[in-house]
Amino acid sequence: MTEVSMTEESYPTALTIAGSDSGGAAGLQSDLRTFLTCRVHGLVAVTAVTVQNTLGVHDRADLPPHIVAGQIEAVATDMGVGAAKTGMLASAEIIAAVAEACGKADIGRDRQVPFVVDPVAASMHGHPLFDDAGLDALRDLLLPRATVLTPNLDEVRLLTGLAVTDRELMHEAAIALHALGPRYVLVKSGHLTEDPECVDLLYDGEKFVELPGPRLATPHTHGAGDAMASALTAGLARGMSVPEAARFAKWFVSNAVAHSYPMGAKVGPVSAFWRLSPENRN
Ligand code: PXL
Repeated sequence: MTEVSMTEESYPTALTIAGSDSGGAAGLQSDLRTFLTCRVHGLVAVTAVTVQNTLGVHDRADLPPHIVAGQIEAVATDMGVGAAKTGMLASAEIIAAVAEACGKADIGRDRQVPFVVDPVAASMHGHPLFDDAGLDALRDLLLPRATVLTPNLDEVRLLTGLAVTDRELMHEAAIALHALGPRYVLVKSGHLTEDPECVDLLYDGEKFVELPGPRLATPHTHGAGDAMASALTAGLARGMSVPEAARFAKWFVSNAVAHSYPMGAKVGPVSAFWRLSPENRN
């Protein structure tokens, strides 16, 4: 028998509460890849299975809410959760179950475990990932529990009614979103396609921090939002402050988009492979 290293070294953990993307670009597959390359052990509470490729979401099956809650409870009570994030939540019933299970597991703002709420409302092809009841449940039950809320500009409009068309309006949106309860808001600027840069905005209710980055000319951006939210979550699991983790996530997603690749007939995925080269393995 070969001896194994007897060091008791372990890894921080991060939990993703998310849907499966059969194309492997977004959803829990993307989150687990990001966690791994950030040296964080990934835990998963699956919410739904999507039948998906680069042409769209063709079908889906949502899991029973008690199975979603059960996964959160199972990992929290045994393995411990260093930080958690949400992706596709599928329905108001699942959101209610997630809110309750997170409360029991001490996940949320002002609780022990930082909680990133990525308010994923539609797939990149425009297929809704929850309906109006889901939106209300997200606003009422999860936003007040979020340590960081990470909307893109479509999600800003759904949550606040504000149509953001420039950087100045991003400030107004951040203030409106902060009033809905999260500790921090990180408004993503990816959809401001006319802007030559991609400057995201972090707001804590008092001050704004700009997160600058390049606007990269690639059609392959599937999973960019998930990569940003999961890198932020991994940073928090590793003990970073929210502003530090937000800067780390911006660096991570800029590289992920810069190294994106074609796959299938339409929009290809952002990359995690760049993190495997030795100079990027910090
Ligand atoms: O990128 C958001 C997202 C999250 N989760 C699942 C998805 C998508 C987008 O397509 O399919 C399962």
